[in-house]
This record gives sequence, structure tokens and C-alpha cells, in this order.
Amino acid sequence: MSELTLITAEVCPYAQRTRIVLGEKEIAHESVEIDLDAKPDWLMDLTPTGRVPVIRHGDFVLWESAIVNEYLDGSFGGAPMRPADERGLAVMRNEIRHFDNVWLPVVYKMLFEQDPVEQEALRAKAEDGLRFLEARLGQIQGDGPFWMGERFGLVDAAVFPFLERLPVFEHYRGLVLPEGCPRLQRWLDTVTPRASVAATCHELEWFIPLYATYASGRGDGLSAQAFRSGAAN
Ligand SMILES: N[C@@H](CCC(=O)N[C@@H](CS)C(=O)NCC(=O)O)C(=O)O
Repeated sequence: MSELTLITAEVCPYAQRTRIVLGEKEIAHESVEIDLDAKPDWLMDLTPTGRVPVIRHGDFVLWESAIVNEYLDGSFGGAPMRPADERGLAVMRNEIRHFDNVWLPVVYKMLFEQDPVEQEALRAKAEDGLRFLEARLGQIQGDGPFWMGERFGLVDAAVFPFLERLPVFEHYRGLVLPEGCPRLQRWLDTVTPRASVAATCHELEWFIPLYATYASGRGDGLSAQAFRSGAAN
């Protein structure tokens, strides 16, 4: 039995972040897949959040994808996925925090929203958010091609699962990468085929039925409740 266990759900983009890091660093582990619509009682014994991903490393238990991923990066070998300097680390954390707390709530509220006028306002706001990310890349990426420069890192792993879902957001609400975002486009083109990332990807057809509940404004899980109200997860 592996010393490291990931509690995960294939559909979960936050758990996907951790699967990318595990793949990137080739960390041996076992995965326990749970059904988010019928969560096992033992999940609440592991994490007060009731959310995946969770890791168990020996007798150490940790949750929250950004924190889990920093722990994995620091605890296992392989190329570091965090900047070595304090400023770089601070920027990395800010990028993920901004993405999670500012862009994602808008996009998921847009999905849950049933009023077409509100949907359009949220779509426009999400599109502005993508333009902001493009400008941000211009400030911190240098020559790239990754989010923070020449190395694939934790921001790449954190952002990718949600931008992989852009075609889902387009399918349900018409959100696309706006014109004039060459850095984001190049980033997507570079990151998507990377082995650790591609191993976690799905086709649009796989996502569409899974997002139908959100897009029809339903869903009563913890994530649905948070996103429906415009909060972060
Ligand atoms: N901030 C958390 C969010 C994790 C999260 O929301 N996971 C969702 C699945 S994508 C979950 O487990 N939701 C439980 C539920 O909806 O009941 C993280 O980054 O790990």
C-alpha cells in the first residue's frame, strides 16, 4: 500500500490540480475516487471542508488544493514547481488566490444564473477577467511560455483545469477567450499537450452532461451552494 493517498473525484478541477502535480513530479500514490453526489461519511472525518482533494501522507492529512500542492512540491523530489525566492512565492500565491476568489466565482455564477440578462452581464465580466489575466501575464510571464516564466509551476497546475473547461462555458453561456489574448492562447497551446496535464484531460462531450445540473441552476452540494451565491469554493 502506497504511503501517499489522494482522495479525489474525476470531475473535480481542484483535485485535477493535484493530479497534475502528482503526474508532473511522478509521485507514487494511490487514488481513492469518491462520488461527490454521495460523499462517504469518512470524508468529514478527514477534512472539515467536506471537499476534495485531500491527501493522506502517512498519518498526515491535508486539504485545499493550493496548499496540498505546495506540500507535495516541497516534500517530494523532481523539478521544483514553486519559485525559489520570496517574491516569486508571494506572486505565485497571489495569482492562485486571485484566480480562485475573483475569476472563478464570476464564471460559476454565470453558469448557475438563469436570467439571460444577468447571464450576459456575468459573461462580459468573465471575459473582462480573461483580459485582466492576459495583462497579468504580460507583467509577470517574461518570455514565458508558462504562467511565471520558463518553468511549468504551481500556477499552471492551478489555472489549467478551469481554462480546460472554457469550451464548456462556451457551450452553456457563450464565454470564449476574447480576441487579443495571445499570451493566454500560447499558454493554453503549450500547457494542454504536456504529459502531466494531458493525462488529466477530457473531451467536451464528457463535460457537457456533468455540467448540465449547474447550467440549469440546480445542484445542492457544497460547491453548488457556494458558486450559486457567487462565493469562492
Ligand atoms: N478550495 C478548495 C475547493 C475544493 C472543492 O470545492 N472541491 C469540490 C469538488 S470540485 C468538492 O469537493 N465539493 C464538495 C461538495 O460539493 O459537496 C480547494 O482548492 O481544494
